[in-house]
Amino acid sequence: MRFPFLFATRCCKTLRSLQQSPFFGPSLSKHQRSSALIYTSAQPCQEDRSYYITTPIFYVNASPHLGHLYSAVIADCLHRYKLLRGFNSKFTTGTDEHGLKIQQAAEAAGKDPSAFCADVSEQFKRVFGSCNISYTDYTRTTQQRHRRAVEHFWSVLWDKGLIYKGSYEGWYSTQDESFLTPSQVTDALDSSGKEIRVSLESGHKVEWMKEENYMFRLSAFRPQLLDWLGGNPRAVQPERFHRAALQWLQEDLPDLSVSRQRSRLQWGIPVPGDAGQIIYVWLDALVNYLTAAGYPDGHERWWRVAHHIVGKDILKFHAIYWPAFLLGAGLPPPELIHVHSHWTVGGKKMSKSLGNVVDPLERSQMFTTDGVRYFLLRQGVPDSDCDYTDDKVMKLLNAEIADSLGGLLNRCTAPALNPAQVYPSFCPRSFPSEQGGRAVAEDYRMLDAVTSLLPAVEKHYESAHVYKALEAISACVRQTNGFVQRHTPWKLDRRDSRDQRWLDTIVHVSLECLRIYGTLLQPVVPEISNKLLSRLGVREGEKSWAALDFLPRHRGMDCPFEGRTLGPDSGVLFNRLESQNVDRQTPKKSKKSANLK
Ligand code: ME8
Repeated sequence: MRFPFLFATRCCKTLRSLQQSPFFGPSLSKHQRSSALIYTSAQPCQEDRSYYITTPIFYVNASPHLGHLYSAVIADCLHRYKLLRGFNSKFTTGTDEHGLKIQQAAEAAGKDPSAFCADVSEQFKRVFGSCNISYTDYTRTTQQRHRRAVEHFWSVLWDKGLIYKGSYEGWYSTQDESFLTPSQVTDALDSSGKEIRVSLESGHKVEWMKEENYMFRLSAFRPQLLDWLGGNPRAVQPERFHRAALQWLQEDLPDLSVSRQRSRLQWGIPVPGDAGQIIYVWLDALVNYLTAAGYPDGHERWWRVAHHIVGKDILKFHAIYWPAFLLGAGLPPPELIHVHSHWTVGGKKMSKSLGNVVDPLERSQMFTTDGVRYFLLRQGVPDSDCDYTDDKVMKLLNAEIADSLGGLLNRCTAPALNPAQVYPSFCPRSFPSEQGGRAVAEDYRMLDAVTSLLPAVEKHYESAHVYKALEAISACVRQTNGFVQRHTPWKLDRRDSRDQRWLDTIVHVSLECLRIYGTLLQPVVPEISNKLLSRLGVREGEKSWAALDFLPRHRGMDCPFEGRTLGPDSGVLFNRLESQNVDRQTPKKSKKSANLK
């Protein structure tokens, strides 16, 4: 079975008319035709500007940590970016509240599972709220609407004969809520020196289990999954994770147990028609993406454009099991899965069991919300793990936000250089479109760099390489600082009209650069950007992507900001962080500190 519908549903009228046009006929090479396709899908047509972004839903067995916030900040950034581009964007997150792991955690806390879940779910909401995570939906798997969606999804798979009653015998990791084949486990010693078996991938303890339960015909989906992944090289990004997913398809792909006996697991959604079995927590959890899209009714609009943000630890669930479930249920796989690597502390993945978690609320108090957001997105590289220290955060924020960006704004808006407190005029004779005025070759190179920054940042946001966008912006901010430094406008003689015009031009160009940086940075640091743009006198309707017209005066066009009074807030953009003010806390050690990996 092939999946032309995957393309058909995602393409718009423009593409259809392109295909019918004589220019899109056999005279085009295969390469040209596929470029046309890619181009069209990257430029959604007016009637279809929908975007759907999700984070994983987080287990409520422990409090939120910086790793969870990282996934949420990436999704929030992409959501805000799409809104700025005029998309109708839906952004969902939430909590994963069923399963053995949660059942045991509630027991250990001596709490009723629903009260326990409500409590920790609220903690996630608080963290996301205080870190400006602007989700539009929040799914808790204990919600009635979710239960309805899961039951419906199960019934569709059942009716199609894709679920059958069988028996499972093998390894199970409660920490990962995952079934493992013998080749995925290894011997290890626990903290008391006892021999145990652990998952090779996560290092978590596994146990042998043998149960009657329901099985999903995963093995039957190998060809379709190969087709989907093979035909969509960008479906899983970055590429190394796409390769990893393809590699799994070369290995053993046994049918998957999708329920547990009620005698072992009570905390979950019962199998429709068989109350003695509880639906496997991963099948339950994955359906949350459909729940938030409205499933079983009216989900198509969002489902066509679903993008998942996931950590590399849950790639297999998202790139193999989930697409197989979806294909089984007659739905297309997600359009894109953005995978990110992990934050480590002292070289180890941040996790409660290792006792090295970093508290996001504590850090946002120390470094501000935008400070933490900027650090995570500037330093977090999807391809590889990144080690967290408070020192790195402080140095980065001081260098790039306080000194470089804040310093530039301060220089160009301070009364010494800008006594009239306006967006001054640009003088084409001082900075002509061709050389000949007072601007030098490096200044023209700076303008070129800022002009090409726009498509570069757009490309990086589109591919969720936010760190590359920030790297590029930061390099341009440095160049603009260099421009101001080079011309030492504070040394110009205001009484000389030529000097005055050149001074105004230097400030005008610098403010134009700052306006571009402030606009491009909005998805990452909304508060800082807002402060910056307000100081420049930029109004609400002028902060969108459509307003990104850099230095129109240099092209002989009008600039709507020229002559405008600056905003009144002349405060510091971002206060430098001093080490004595940064209460450097070492992560607390938990009692459960057995490091099995
Ligand atoms: O796996 N660095 O939930 P979870 C970066 N409920 N990101 C990290 C991280 C770290 N150190 N630690 C966690 C589950 N994350 C399931 C998901 S989805 C249908 C069900 C992030 O609470 C990362 O996104 O263990 C990872 O995939 C996710 O949190 C796992 O969260």
